[in-house]
Amino acid sequence: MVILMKLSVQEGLLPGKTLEEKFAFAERLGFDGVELRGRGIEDRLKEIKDALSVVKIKVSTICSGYRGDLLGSSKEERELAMKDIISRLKIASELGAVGVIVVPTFGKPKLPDLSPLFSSIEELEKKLLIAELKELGKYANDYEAYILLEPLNRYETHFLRTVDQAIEICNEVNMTYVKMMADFFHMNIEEVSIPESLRKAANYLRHIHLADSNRWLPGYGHTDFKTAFQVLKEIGYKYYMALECYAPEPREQSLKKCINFLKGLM
Ligand code: LER
Ligand code: MN
Repeated sequence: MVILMKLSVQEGLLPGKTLEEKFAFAERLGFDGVELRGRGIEDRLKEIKDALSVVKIKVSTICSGYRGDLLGSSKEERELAMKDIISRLKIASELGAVGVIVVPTFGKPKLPDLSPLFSSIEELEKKLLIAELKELGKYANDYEAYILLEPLNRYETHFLRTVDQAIEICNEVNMTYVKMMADFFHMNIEEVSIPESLRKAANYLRHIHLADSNRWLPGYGHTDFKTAFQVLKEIGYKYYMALECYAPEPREQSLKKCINFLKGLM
């Protein structure tokens, strides 16, 4: 069977003083891509492009890091999030990355409870998010860079926590470049079955975050990666899977062990 899925790693996990050293390290270990942190990425664009020019490895994705809040209580905060996401979509396009990870909001609700106009704050938040995504989706289409909606878990957000909820939002927005990702750590907390959720999300999945049950490198906890990867192979998943987790020291050794473990499953 042809291996379609690609392995990526968050830049924060890579040893090295410069980005070039980090990229070279990832390439040497056998990664196909690196996921960049979104915070302040505008100011690092030249450094990123320079580092990319001397390696073969690609930028898989940009991990959020935008200011503001798509479900914030003030128009300014929501507009700031929109502006920063648009700028990251443009950068993703320039770097040839799949897209930008978007978490609609962290923590508790910030909007007022408008019942009985809306039966719950989540209903109001969902309508607002869909309107924003329809706007953002136009930029994503132009830049051909995906908005990757990321469900988290109950301890990090009250709002988007399951694969089913993300699929519902993708369907309501119904735009080519508004899709979702799945994070094994959050799924381990929220989903009934990780493999079945991946199967359901087959047509919507454009990115994955890999971590074991304890948010250590895959292979260091008790998540069943074997069955999950079997499903990914069956659905022909062909995008990146980026490590977003703790890597025990010595890091080079644990990353090598993890890559061998994952490649064995792929
Ligand atoms: C946060 O827990 C997380 O999984 C990140 O990918 C959010 O951007
Ligand atoms: Mn994640």
